[in-house]
Amino acid sequence: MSITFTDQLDKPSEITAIPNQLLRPIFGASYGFDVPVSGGGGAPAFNNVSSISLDGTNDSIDVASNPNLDVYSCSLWIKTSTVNFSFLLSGFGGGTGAGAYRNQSGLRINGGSGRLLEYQDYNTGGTSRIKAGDVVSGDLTDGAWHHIALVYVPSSYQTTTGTSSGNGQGYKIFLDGNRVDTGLNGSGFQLATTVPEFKVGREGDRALYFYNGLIDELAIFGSSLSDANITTIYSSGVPGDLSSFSPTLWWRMGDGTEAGSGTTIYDMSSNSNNGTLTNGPTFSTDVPS
Ligand SMILES: [Ca+2]
Ligand SMILES: [Ca+2]
Repeated sequence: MSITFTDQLDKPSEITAIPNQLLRPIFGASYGFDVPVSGGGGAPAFNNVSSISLDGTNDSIDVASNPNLDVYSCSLWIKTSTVNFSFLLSGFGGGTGAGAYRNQSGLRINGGSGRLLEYQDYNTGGTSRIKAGDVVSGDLTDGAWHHIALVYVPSSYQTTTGTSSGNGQGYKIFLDGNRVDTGLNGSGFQLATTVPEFKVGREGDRALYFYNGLIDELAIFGSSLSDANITTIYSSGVPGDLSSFSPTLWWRMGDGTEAGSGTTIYDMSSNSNNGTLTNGPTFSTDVPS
């Protein structure tokens, strides 16, 4: 019997479930009913009522110091009707020799020439881009909420159209649960790491390419999530509790410890990489639903 008990403790899934077990009674109490601890058809209560609005002029969410995270996966929601070349996230440098250019790596939209959604990797080999070629004009700027995810592939990476990268590494790009990475420009992809200029809503090291729209439930993960995981997270357009995926950074954009006020977006992971609302982003009650 003691052997069975040890095996249970050794399972990562059992360990990562602990925070949920602790949170559920709190949620249950706040809603005035008992929440099942596990199984029984009772999903844990999860509330999403707040996002962040960025003005496209000078708003961003910044970190005070290097989050120092390996970006194996990333997930976020956006809503915009502005067709501007802009960075959703920056500061995803993956190399060691590109200096400040690493701060310009990231996820961006409306780059033109079919690059409406792309991941840019500014590394030792220069600029490498993975673009979502199936995304057409209007898909991202239709004023509706969309889910975007990136997932690092360490070897044998191919786009959905079968193009291989030079070193076998790359990132899958998902839009609303579907893989959409179709085009490569450059070949020197690497695992991205966050750098000191990690920012949401603008390019990292220059006051350029500000995003105009809403953003919600931004998370980074220390593992390459499966396609099925992304489907679960997309959840037909309704954000859910990400704790079971063990995010290494999770900004709830008003639903976290900040509770819809102040200028700090608290990291709901255990890493305390909080964000600072810079130049006037505001909380919004417009959320994916
Ligand atoms: Ca939220
Ligand atoms: Ca502003």
